[in-house]
Amino acid sequence: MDGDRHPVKAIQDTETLAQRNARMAWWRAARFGMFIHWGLYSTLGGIWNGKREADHHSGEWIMNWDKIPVADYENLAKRFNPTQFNAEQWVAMAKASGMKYIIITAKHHEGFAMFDSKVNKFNIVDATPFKRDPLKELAIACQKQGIKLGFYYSQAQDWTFPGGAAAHGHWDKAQNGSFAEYLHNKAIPQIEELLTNYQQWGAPVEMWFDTPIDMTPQLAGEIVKVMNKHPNVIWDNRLGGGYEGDFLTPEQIIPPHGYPGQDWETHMTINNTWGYKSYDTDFKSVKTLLQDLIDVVSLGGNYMVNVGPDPTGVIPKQERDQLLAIGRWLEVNGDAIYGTHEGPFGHQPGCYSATEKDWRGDPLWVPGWDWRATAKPGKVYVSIFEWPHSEFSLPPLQARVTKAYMLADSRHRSLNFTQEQRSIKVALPPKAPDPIASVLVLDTVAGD
Ligand code: JFZ
Repeated sequence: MDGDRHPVKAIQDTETLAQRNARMAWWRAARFGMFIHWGLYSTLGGIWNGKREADHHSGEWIMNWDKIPVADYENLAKRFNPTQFNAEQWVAMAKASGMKYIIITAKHHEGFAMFDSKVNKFNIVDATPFKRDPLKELAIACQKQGIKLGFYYSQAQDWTFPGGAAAHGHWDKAQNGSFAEYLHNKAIPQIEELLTNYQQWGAPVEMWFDTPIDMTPQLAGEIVKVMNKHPNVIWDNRLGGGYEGDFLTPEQIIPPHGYPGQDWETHMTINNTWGYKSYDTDFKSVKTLLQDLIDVVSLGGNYMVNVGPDPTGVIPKQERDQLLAIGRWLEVNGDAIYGTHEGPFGHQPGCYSATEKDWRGDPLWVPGWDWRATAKPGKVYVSIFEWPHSEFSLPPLQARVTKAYMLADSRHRSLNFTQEQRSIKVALPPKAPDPIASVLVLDTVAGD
C-alpha cells in the first residue's frame, strides 16, 4: 500500500507483515459471520404510505427511495419500541449457527444511531420509548458467549443531519449543510464513541464503513487518525479517500477466483434485502447458503450472512431456521471451515456444454466441479456436493496423502485410495453422509 498518497498514514501503511498477520489472525480463522441491518427503517418493513417498495429496493433505503421528509422520518423514532429484543438470544443464535462474529449497523444512511450517543440526540436511547442501548447489550452478551462484535457505521451518507451525503442528491432543505461540518460534528465524534464506549466488553473488533460518497483523502484521513488510536480494530475497504483498509468487500457475489493473497469477505442477504421487509419471504435455501459458505472459504474468503430483525426486535423465524441448519452442519464439519484457507487444487470454472442443450435449446451450463476444497497444514478437506455414482477422483497433489476418511464418521475409518501422478482416487462409502455437503478428509505430508 502506498502510504505517501495519504495525508495520514494508516496502520496498513506502517505495520510489518508479522504484525498484520497477528492483527488479522482471529478474522482469518473465523470464516463465518453475521451481518445485522437494524434501524428505524425496520419499523416500516419496506412499506411507506401503504406502498410496497419494489423487490430490488432494499428496506434500509426506503427514506431515499420515497424521498421521505426528514421531519416525518425522525418521527418514526417515537414508535420504535423493540421490546422483544434479547441480546443473549441473538448472540446464542449466531453462535449456534456456527458464526464467529457479528457486525451490526450502529448507524446506517438514515442517520439514526442505534446506540447511546452523547454527540447527537437522534439515537435509540434519547429518541425512542425503548431507551435501551442494544449495542451495549450485544457487547456484553458477545463477550459472555465468546463471539466477536464489530460495528457498521455509515460515515459519509447521513440523510437526516445537515451536510450528510446522499446518493442521488438531497431532497429536503433540512439536509443542506457542509459535509465537513457533518463529519466534524457528528460522524467522527460518533465513531470515537463507538471505539471507546464498549471497550470494556472487548468491542468493537471491527469497523465496517460504507458508501464513501464525497469522501476526500483529507477527510478520510481525519477518521484514520481516530482509527490509529485503536490499531487492533480491523476495518473494511469502504472508508474512501484512497484508503484500502484490511479487507475487500465483494457484495452479493462470490468472486470466481477469490482474491489470491488478499483478505476478503463476501456479504450476502438471506432474502433480497438488508433491512427488514415484512413481505420479502424469498429466503435462500439452506443448500445455497451452505454451499456458498464452502465455496467462499475454498477461495480463501470470509462469508457474512445478513439478517434483518423486525421492529419488535425479533430475527425472522425463517432466517433463524436456515442459519441454525448451517450450524448443525458445522457442528459435524466445522474442521473443514474454521482456520482453513483455499484448497490446493486451484479453481476451475464451469462452462457451457458444446453438445448438451437445455429445454430452450440453449447450451447447457455444466458446473466445473461438484465439490470444493479447503486446507490447513497436514489436511485437505473436500466438501462433496454431488455424490459420485462411480469412482471419485481428484486432481494431482504435490503432498503425499497418508489417509482418507469422512469427517462425519466419528471413528475416522480409513477409506481405500490411490495416489498417482495424474490423480487421486478414493473409494467413497456408497451413501453420502450429508445430503448437501459431505466432507472427505485427506491427511497429507510434504511430498518428495
Ligand atoms: C451498501 C448500503 O448502501 C446498503 O444499504 C447495505 O448496507 C450494503 C451492505 O452496503 O450498498 C452497497 C455498497 C456497495 C456496493 C453495492 C451496494 N457495491 O460496491 O457494489
